[in-house]
Amino acid sequence: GCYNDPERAGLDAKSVFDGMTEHLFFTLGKLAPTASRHDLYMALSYAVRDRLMMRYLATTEAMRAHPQKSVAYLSAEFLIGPQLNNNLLNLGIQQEAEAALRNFGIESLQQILDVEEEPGLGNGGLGRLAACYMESLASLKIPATGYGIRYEFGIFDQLIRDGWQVEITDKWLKGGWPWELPQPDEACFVGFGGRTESYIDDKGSYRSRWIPAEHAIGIPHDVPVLGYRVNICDRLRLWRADATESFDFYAFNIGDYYGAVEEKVGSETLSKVLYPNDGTDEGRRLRLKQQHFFVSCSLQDMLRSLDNRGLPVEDFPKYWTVQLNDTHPAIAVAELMRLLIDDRHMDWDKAWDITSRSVAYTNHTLLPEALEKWDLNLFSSLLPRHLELIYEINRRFLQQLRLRYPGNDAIQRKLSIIDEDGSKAVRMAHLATIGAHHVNGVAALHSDLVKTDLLPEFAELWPEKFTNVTNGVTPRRWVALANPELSTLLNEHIGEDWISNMENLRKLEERQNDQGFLEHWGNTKLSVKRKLASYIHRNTGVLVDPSTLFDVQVKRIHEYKRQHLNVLQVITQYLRIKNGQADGMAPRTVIFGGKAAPGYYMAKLIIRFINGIAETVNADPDMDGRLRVVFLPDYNVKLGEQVYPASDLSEQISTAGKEASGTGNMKFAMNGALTIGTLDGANVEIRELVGAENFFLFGKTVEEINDLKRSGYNPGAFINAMPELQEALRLIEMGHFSNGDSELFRPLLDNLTGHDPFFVMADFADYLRAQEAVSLAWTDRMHWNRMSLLNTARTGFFSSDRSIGEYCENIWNVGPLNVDITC
Ligand code: 26V
Repeated sequence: GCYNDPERAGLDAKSVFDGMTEHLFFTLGKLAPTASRHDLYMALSYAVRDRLMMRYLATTEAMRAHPQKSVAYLSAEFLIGPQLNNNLLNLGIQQEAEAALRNFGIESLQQILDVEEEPGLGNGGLGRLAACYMESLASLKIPATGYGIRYEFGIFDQLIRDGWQVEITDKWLKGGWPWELPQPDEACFVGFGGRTESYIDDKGSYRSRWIPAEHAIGIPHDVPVLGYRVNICDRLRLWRADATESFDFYAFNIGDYYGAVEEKVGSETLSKVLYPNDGTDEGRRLRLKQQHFFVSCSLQDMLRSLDNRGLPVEDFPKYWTVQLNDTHPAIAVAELMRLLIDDRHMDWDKAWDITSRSVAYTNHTLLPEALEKWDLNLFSSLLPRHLELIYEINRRFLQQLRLRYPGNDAIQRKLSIIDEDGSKAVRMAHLATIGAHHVNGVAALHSDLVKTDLLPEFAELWPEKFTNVTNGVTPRRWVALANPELSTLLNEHIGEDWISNMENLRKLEERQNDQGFLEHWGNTKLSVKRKLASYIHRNTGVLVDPSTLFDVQVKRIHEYKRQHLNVLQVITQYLRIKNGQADGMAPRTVIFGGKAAPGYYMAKLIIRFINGIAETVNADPDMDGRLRVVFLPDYNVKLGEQVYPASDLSEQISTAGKEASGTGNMKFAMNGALTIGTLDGANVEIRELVGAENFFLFGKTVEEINDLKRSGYNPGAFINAMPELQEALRLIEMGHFSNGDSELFRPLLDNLTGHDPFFVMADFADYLRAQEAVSLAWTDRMHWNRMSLLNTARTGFFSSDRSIGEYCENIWNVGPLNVDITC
């Protein structure tokens, strides 16, 4: 069929204007003269959505007519960010949209983009990675569905009051969200609780079946994901939980009105809110329910797609490759087994063959507190049938282990899915590792540590299972959209090809000694910094000088990321200025941003700490022109788009071995910021690619940290060797940054001088040394600009197109789909 409709959905400015006019009138019930900016945002978004439809439907139709393998990316989080500008860019109609808006009296597209509310359906790196990967999948023409949860409330909005974080409910849907298409006719049922029973089937074999105590309905809400200048439009399928009707009616009949309402409230609550804990597993019942809910809906949906196309269920691995984004969807291993065995009456071996050939698992953290473990009682009360299946998976696995390691009971205890030490628990990483055909880490160093530290026995058992795929970020959002100034410069000098082939940025290297070009490079950065300076003034009241070095750390607040190390260094610079010992120090604007998990006391105190230092520093006339400290409230994707392009220095200062990859580090480097960082996560690869001479390295290595641990780390020894650090700690203790309150930051000081679990004191001296090298480098601006240019030129590797290419080739075995939209 022909989906091309230039009359109704043309890509020229006139068509876009007509589409907006139509939606204002018929969809929004507004007349142009009275339309608000939000109305115009909605009208333009609907008009753009119309223009995605042809490609979206043509992709679906191509998959129906010519089935081929498709990626199912299962993730509890998709931090997709604002949609309008991304879709305009990928369609190639930014200018047409701007022209259309002018007819409504709007001078710049930016004014409309500013009113867009972003769906905060993720915590941080893991959720944002999933969004970059969906965009790259579509751009590489790989058929894919991202399966997740349509949280009614995403990650909380952050306010800063008296220096403290305050959390506000994120009501992202309140103004209406034009990018989703609810598909109630494709709803799925999911069970919870109850019991299992055995029965004899019509062939006379013993089987088990699950009689759940309650049900929820999942309603898919589809978000089209268009690739860059291609005809493929993939989709994000987010499940919203609804109450079941049948049970309601039954309850009404027996007169249990309140019981019926309770079940309704209970199941609706399922997709109500995103858990804002990034890195701490609290083992909450509702969270396990959320996980099973979206995983079950998604697998049922995949099976149904085979049925609908008349494809046999045995061919599941031929048509679907299922990627687990961390262990949050790891219940998929048991749920796919249940669907195949209980619903499709398949025997165990066949079902296991299908499951283990379809599923792969990505690990995103080594932090023990983030590794998901479910209390056995909780698990069995919610998913009794799944627990039976997990026991059988485990029994067969342990049998295999016994044959391989005769008489070795210790290894069985260690690798078992069931943790029997203390109160019993289900280890989701073990379930995922046993069920998956590939297990990957997210940066070279991290993938090595997965093999040597996290799952060494599994890696010895199945060496070919373990692999690395270094993370990447999409150059469309993080360069082309976020940094139009740099994009224009790149387009003029090396052509537009870099947007879909980031390795082409290498062509920039030819300009590294071109004075004029380097000046142009520096001026481009400066003009972007002016915009951020204005944002900072509007949102924090602090006036910052765009000609100072913008030194930036934006990411979730966590002790292992060591924002407090950065702050201590700032205090030292402050003291040097006060003491007249700051000759050669670059004038800096030190910028922080990030949310703390609401229950993470130390992280919240770190935010208070940053704001305390900011208040003292910014109020001191001695600091004028030399030092400013800013905490940007409510850091999110939209703010990130303003921050990365405007940064000179990227702070990537986690304790070695703790940051699995980092992806912000890549966004900074691509946009020409230099990195000051430890040998952690993808920093290692960034440094290798940009060259050691274009990277400010400091800090202990993973091995050195381990040695310190083994020999009994004593932070006091490091503090004693550094008078400047002692002075900084003394000032904090005296209440110099807390209006004389000497108690406020005591828990932080006690932590650093006591156990210092993240080796802040051990790395302080070297960090200070590296910061001095930064200051020195800043004095030779042409040299700085050259280093900046080389960072952009050599970080094409970190395009998520490269990462997705590796997944396709090494893990998924999928290829592109060609969609023809010509008539
Ligand atoms: C953990 C948990 C634990 C249970 C409660 C909910 C929850 C939510 C998020 C997480 C964090 C998972 C790990 C994670 O986000 N890792 C980050 O993944 C990024 C993408 O691979 C990577 O760049 C970061 O280094 C890594 O910290």
